[in-house]
Amino acid sequence: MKPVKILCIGGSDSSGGAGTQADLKAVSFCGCWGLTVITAVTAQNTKGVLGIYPVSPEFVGRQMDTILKDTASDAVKTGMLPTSEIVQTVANKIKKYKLKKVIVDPVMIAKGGRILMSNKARTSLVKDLLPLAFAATPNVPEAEVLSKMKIKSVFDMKKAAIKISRLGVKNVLIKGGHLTGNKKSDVTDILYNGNFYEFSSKRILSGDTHGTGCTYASALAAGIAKGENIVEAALRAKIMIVAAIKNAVTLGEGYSSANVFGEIFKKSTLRT
Ligand code: PXL
Repeated sequence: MKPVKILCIGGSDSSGGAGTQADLKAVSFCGCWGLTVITAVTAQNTKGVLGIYPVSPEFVGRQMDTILKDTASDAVKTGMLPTSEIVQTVANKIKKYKLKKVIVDPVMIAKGGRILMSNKARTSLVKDLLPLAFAATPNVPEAEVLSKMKIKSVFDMKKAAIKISRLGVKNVLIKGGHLTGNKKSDVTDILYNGNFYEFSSKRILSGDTHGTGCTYASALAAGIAKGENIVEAALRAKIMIVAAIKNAVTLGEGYSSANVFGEIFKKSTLRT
């Protein structure tokens, strides 16, 4: 069989919760095959990111050339791109291989506060990569950086989405989990592509679980790769992420990780 393939470009997370590990699980859950290009290796556990070892831009490029010369990908998802040189390399290869369905998750800061992308890399992301993107999936703090405005409400999210789309991205999906709320308030994600769409779910107070952003963007990429339109793909990704947060796994003493395979874990007879 020939699977639908998603090229996941991002960092490795040794806790298995975010980054490329989360991407692979999400695209597998969606019935797709994940190809991977690693941009950085992180040493992290559930309490935080303790070390970052960026891969050289040349070797990021070599990974992309090697896989893409042999295997066409049906969509691309980018996550952690730590340096401007890596952003530029990824952008150049996207142009070289004429990759179209590119979902950019503009990963900037880890949950524990560690910076995953330099300031220069942010500038390159806006200048070189976003104009090549089919969709971008910032959370609220990332959307604030990209739109250069404060976001305090769903109304502000919509204003920011318009500003971000002017950077050259057709579809902007802003995830609302970081807006302050209580257990009665919904989390609303908004999609803007000339029209606005809102996707709301009950706030789960365990909250902003590790790996949710990576999982969400990967699920979106899988939907787009399979031929869903952006609204269907975003809705499916939202449903999937809510279930993954409900089924979050506790691994260590720190935060827990979203788990897309929660239902399978519960049923598995291979587990003691
Ligand atoms: O959640 C963003 C993210 C992306 N990629 C890597 C990460 C993290 C968060 O910790 O470690 C590799």
